[in-house]
Amino acid sequence: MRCKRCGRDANVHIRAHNIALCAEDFLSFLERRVSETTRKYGLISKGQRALVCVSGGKDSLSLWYILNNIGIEADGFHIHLGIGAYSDKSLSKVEQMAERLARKVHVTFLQKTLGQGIAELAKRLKRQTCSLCGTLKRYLMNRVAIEKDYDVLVLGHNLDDEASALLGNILYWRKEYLWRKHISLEGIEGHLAKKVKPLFLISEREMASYAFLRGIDYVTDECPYAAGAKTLLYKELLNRVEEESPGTKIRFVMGYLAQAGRDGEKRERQFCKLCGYPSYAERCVVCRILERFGTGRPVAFEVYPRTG
Ligand code: Q46
Ligand code: ZN
Repeated sequence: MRCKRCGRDANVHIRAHNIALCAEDFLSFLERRVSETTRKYGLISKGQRALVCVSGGKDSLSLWYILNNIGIEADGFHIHLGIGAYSDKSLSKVEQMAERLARKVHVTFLQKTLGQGIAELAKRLKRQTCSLCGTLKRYLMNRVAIEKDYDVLVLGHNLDDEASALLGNILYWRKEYLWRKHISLEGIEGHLAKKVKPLFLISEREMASYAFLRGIDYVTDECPYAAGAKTLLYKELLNRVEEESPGTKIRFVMGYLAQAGRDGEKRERQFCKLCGYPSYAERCVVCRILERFGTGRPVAFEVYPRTG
């Protein structure tokens, strides 16, 4: 197969777009799509301070690289979840990318803040690990953005993540979550940072090809708690449909965006008395966890690379 742009041997065939490209043209094709999506949906405006949430996986690290490569200067934010070697490896990949980009990354360690890793904490709180992890991640990323004065939080969710979450929400008619998956969620001054997802329309496979061809070194192991998650099943199902009918996933999420309007999420207008995070109760759930398990120190965001 030949590259549609230059006629050289093609390295990547994107069935959903019915296009084959060589490595070089694929990299610029994908970066251009991120750039166009960012502009079309007003995700990050000129001069805004952007903070990318980086897990150490291919999507978030590639996104961080792409943004800086298309002229959007962005720093990183990483949470060390205290999941043994998996968390240490993730941090080292993130730090490596920070050095490559010459950008800083803010890092918070659950063990330092709460005296234990995510699994132990979930056990003591009698909560599911991933549900607690999601709560803490959303809280901490918001808190660092507000405290460090970033205008927009950038998330690395790709097309497959969004399509599978959407399918799950429709299958069970979880109306309270259904319209909260928009590509851009506005913030509330002083309380909630704006959140955007520039990879919303780019598939997992395309991101894997991008990371490989760009030589991005990422954690390949899955988080040990991801196994058995329903979203993995939905991804598999959607991949089977996509195989038979290329372009289904992108049409599915584009249709959703068309229905969802500018910002589908209804925001709470009450805030935690202690930290200002949206909360129906006087103290938000994380402030209550911090009070019970916190080490007595405020949540610390350390800056890496340490020599930077
Ligand atoms: S990191 Fe956290 Fe995921 Fe691991 S504990 Fe679950 S939610 S699986 S994206
Ligand atoms: Zn609070």
